[in-house]
Amino acid sequence: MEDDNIEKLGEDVERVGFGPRYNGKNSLKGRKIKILDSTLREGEQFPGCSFTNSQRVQIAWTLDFLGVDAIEISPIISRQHMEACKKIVQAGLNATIVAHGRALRKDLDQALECGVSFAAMYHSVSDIHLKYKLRVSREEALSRTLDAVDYAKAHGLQVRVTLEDASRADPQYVVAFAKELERAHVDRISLPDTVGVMTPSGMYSLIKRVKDGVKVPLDVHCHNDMGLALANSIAGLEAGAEQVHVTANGLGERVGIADLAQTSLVLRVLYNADVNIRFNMLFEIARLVEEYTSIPVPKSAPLVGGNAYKHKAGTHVAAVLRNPKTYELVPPKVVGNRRRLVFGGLLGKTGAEFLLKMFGIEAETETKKLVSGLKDLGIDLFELELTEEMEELLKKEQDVLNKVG
Ligand code: HCA
Ligand code: CU
Repeated sequence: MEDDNIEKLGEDVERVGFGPRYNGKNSLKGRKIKILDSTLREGEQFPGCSFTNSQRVQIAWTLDFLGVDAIEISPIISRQHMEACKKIVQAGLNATIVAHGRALRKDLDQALECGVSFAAMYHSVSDIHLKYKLRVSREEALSRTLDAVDYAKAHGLQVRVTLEDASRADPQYVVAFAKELERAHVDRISLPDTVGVMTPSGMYSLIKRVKDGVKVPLDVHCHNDMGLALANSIAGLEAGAEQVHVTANGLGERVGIADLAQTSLVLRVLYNADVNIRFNMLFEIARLVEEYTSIPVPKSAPLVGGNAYKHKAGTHVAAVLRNPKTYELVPPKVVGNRRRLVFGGLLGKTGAEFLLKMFGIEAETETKKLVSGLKDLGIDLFELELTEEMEELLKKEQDVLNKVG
């Protein structure tokens, strides 16, 4: 398999072992899943995150090139946001630009001013939000939202309605609300787990219940308060939602929502779903957003983190030198990341041999000395990032190592 051939990756995963047989059949295989990126809206709600307008436009361009289906931005936040939204609309991107705001005529006026064709409006539906956040009744919540929908529709907008805090709302009310929205010709309904209270099977049931009640396409939007955002999002998609909300580096209110890189790769590689993403740009976009926000991508971040392809224990390094698939599912090149090896106290003979060979030293005694020297030192002395040239070198080395057995 070519290292960066994503099309073959699903098959390759199946060839390498039995994991996929345990995972079994899934309803996402071959299904087109739309990705809505909300880095510019939900992402900006991450404490400490803000963008300049040129950064916003740059991010939108990059996301569009990456292939996301929709880009969400909130023009109502400030004059600056309004300007950014206008500029992004004028950029003529392929992605649908979604203007996010409250279910209020004045917010929709701002969406219209930006020239978007798609507006998303949110209104809480859980009793706790209705009582303490908005101080309105369930009936009032519905009539306000329907009024805003009518207004948006009368102005030619396509409309998404978000039932905020849907996961904590009375299911009967949620379904009845969704049916009213369908009658009002709403184009999409978003069902968020606003506070991250769901388990995957819970999220499945919520989406399924609404899906059984209406034909309107559904979005799933899951917060990561308990670390289940990705699992819950996937469960929502399995239940029939057709668009998932993500942000670069999982940014968002509090601890954020599902991460763009993880979600798109999990869908493509583990579920064989049809997602339209240039995966090899994922590393780059994670760094771009890291640079603009000064919010570091944790080393432990899957796929795009600094440690995602870093091998340390002697047995691991030795195995990876022989065949990287021993400890890697998705090759680093697929996501634009690089493989790294740690040379330190845990290094074994094979790793030491590889290192010395690069200096032209091939002697058993030197190898032993290096291993015991590093062990005595007991620290991670340095990391080697495997560049393209070094990967080539490694391939040759693999042939030799694998022959020796
Ligand atoms: C918010 C709430 C929201 C909306 C999600 C959506 C949530 O911060 O305004 O519009 O799909 O999590 O409920 O982000
Ligand atoms: Cu949210």
